[in-house]
Amino acid sequence: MALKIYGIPRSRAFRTLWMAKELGLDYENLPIGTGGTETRTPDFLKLNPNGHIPAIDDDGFILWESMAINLYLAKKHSPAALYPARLEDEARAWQWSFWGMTEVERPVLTALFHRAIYPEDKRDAALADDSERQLAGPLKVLDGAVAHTPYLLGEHFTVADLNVASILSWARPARIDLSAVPKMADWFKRCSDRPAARAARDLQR
Ligand SMILES: N[C@@H](CCC(=O)N[C@@H](CS)C(=O)NCC(=O)O)C(=O)O
Repeated sequence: MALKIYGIPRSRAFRTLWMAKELGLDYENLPIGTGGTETRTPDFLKLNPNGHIPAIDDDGFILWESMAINLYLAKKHSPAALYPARLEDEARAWQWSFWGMTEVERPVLTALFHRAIYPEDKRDAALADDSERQLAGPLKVLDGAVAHTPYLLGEHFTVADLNVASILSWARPARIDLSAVPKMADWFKRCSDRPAARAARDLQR
């Protein structure tokens, strides 16, 4: 049975769709929308009691939380490639995934909402600017991490890059200035130019 990916492409389900494309998986995308209605039906809450997308059903195995889903899919379908072989590299993939969620996601999303998503009269420009300032430190960390290697774990693109780059895919629409972090910007371009990333973005149109 094909993997079921719940969540519209213009949501955090994008991350999982990108991973599915990287892995060449046969999948079905069930376009559960955001807004607190489709994610709160009794049927969907049975899948994810948090009422959040993405969630997956992998032949009866249910999983939610985008980073966990991607780590699981990469380990299952691409061991020693998209998913690192060495224990230490596996731990670094977790490190970068947790880091993206805890250090980057909130400020980049706040900037996005207050610069591009909310109607003009609901936007708080000062809050968006403050969020951009909060991002400066984490973006410098990322810039340093890819200053001497093309990808976070070294020479090859892995789930660590996909997970962090998918969070940062909101940076451009949030108009985050990346001029102070050129290595990070180059790394982001390498990641987002991948055919699988392009294919996942096409689903958002
Ligand atoms: N930490 C979760 C967050 C999931 C999340 O908040 N997803 C949003 C959409 S991007 C959602 O489902 N919101 C509920 C709704 O809008 O109904 C993850 O990364 O999977």
